[in-house]
Amino acid sequence: MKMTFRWYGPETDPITLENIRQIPGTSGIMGAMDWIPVGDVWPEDDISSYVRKVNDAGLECEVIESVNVHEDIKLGKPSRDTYIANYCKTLENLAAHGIKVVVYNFMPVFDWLRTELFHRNEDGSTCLYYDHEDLKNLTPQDIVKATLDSSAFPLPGWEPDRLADLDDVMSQYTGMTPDELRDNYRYFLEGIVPTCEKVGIRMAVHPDDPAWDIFGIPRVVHSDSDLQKVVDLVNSPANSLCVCAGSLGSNPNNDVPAIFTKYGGMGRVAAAHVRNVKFLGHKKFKEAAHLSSDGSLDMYAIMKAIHDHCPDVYIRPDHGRMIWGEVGRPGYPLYDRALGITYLNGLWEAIEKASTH
Ligand SMILES: [Mn+2]
Repeated sequence: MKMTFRWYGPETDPITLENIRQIPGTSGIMGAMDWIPVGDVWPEDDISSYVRKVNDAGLECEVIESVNVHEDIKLGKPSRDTYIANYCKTLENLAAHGIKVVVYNFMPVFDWLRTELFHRNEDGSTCLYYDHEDLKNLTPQDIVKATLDSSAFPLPGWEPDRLADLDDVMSQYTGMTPDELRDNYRYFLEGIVPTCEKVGIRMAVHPDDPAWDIFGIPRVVHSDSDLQKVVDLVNSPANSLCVCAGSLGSNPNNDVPAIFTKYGGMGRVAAAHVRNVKFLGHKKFKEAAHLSSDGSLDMYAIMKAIHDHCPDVYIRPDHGRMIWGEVGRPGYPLYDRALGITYLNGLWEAIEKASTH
């Protein structure tokens, strides 16, 4: 297991590489270069200077999260071939600078979605929160505006230019079935996996967050049967998963430790996001601290499944609460994620020692 920390780069992340280096037991980052427009080839110069910065700080840069998939690929438009060729070139450029895993998602239009970014907890901390009932009273335009307005920092997956043509993009998905979306997904994977195999990169798809459909748009990566269909689309270790405990765990029907056990055992888990959620009702949850007792997931069982079935995976803590007066990107604070790392590393040490005695 390699413990990593998501970092957005020197321009927009208030957290420094030195901050990350000082978190005990953290070997590297999951890096982002969100300034590059979706669909463009990532320039080698940008990649090399980014990787050098990370390495100079004493950290590894072996995972990128994310290289976003252009909407035309998900929609199956004729222009997808150009975007897939660009994606392959980006993968070649990343591999040339030591990248081994690329996390991405295949969610149409919306990436992760919450109805509150600063939900106040009893202890005064704030967290991300979702209530499907609240969402029913909002239009897609409302939620985009509310999300963009409530963060002073750019949010991953919520790039304003990508959402500028929201009505138009959403209308193009009208009537698309999950199987049709999956066909477009297969086309994408068949286009990129040969390049992945050639350059030694493993793709790791992040599940839909939350783990159900939103605004009637199809989503195809949020259950065990979905994940099985994804790994079956192209049978290669290059077509792997980023199992996100919190995203899949937002739906209590998903058995997260069992998912790690199953797909880890198949050699198809390349990355893991490990965090906790607290169920508050049907399609209603908040993001808890990482500790098992603070939420609804058994974090010991999750770490044990990783330890036993995919021990070489890249892990990171996922979203954290805002605590101790920290100001930053909602979900991506320093303090609570650092606490998460320390807790997960503690679980790992205990599991490791118990298994070898
Ligand atoms: Mn995640």
